[in-house]
Amino acid sequence: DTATLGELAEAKGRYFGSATDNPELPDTQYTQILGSEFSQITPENTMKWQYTEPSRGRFDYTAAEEIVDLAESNGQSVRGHTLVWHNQLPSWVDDVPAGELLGVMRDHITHEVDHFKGRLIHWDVVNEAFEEDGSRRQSVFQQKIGDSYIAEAFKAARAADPDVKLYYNDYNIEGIGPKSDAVYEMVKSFKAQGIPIDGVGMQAHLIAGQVPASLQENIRRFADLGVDVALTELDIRMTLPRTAAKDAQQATDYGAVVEACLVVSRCVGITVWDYTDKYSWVPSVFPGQGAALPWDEDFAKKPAYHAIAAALN
Ligand code: G2I
Repeated sequence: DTATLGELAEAKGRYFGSATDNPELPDTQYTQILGSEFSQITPENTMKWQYTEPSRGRFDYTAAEEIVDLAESNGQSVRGHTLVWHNQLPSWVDDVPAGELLGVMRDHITHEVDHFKGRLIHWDVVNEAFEEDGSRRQSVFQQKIGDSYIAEAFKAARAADPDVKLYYNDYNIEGIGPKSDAVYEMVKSFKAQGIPIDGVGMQAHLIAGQVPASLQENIRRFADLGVDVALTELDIRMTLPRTAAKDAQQATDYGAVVEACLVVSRCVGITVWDYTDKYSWVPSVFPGQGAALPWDEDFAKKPAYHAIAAALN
């Protein structure tokens, strides 16, 4: 079977993509697979605020454009990630007086969305705004603007580009629970008020053997609200070292995640958070865990790869 994951997904009306980051692009073995196997790309870091507006009113899209240009040259669509997030935020934003932060947030969104207008399929407008218990994360935006900042962010993004799909994106919202319930209620109220939201990104940073049993039901309840769903940052980590049994469990899990997306027509695509263990974010944040991606660190396809391909078939 020589079809790529991107082609197999395309045949099902979906995309299958990968995140990538600028420091990886000189690795030609890496970019060969990145450019051929996937139909969609997400910049892993360089569309974030610290890169794109490093000081107030000074915008820099050089690094982000390197990735967008590469994706376009390979015929791949691009998801924008991310406009408003508490992390990778330059320190000057923390010092903006409360009365000015809404304007600063709108300016950032307007400038970046306008800059990439016509070149992206989705924007992650707001990222990770909820705590595990469903309460609002006390980010600088929450503290200085208040609950309305999320709706204001979506309105600013829509005003800047009427066509790009606007997503709320978060982790640990793949299964039904307090956090996904809070996002669900927010989307429901946005829809009722006419606040523009097109999709929910479930990041899907998962653990082998622990795919939430309610994943499919949860995707469907969001779709039933009238929004698309994307699995935006999929990886499935394990305790190192790899064994054949752990690889088999991980493969089963990847297959189950792909199938859960395919049964809901509004689940529009899946992105792995980079594709090779060589460049995964996992080991640096979860010491002793890793091997979370479908290709190993030497670019060999793992059982997970074959399970994804089989599920997409
Ligand atoms: O943490 C995993 C992901 C969770 N959801 C949102 C994503 O945006 C997030 O991605 C990760 C990137 O994969 C990492 O590469 O976000 C991290 C930051 O929270 C990224 O890590 C940072 C490192 O912490 C920095 O030391 C490093 O300089 O990447 C930077 C490179 O730009």
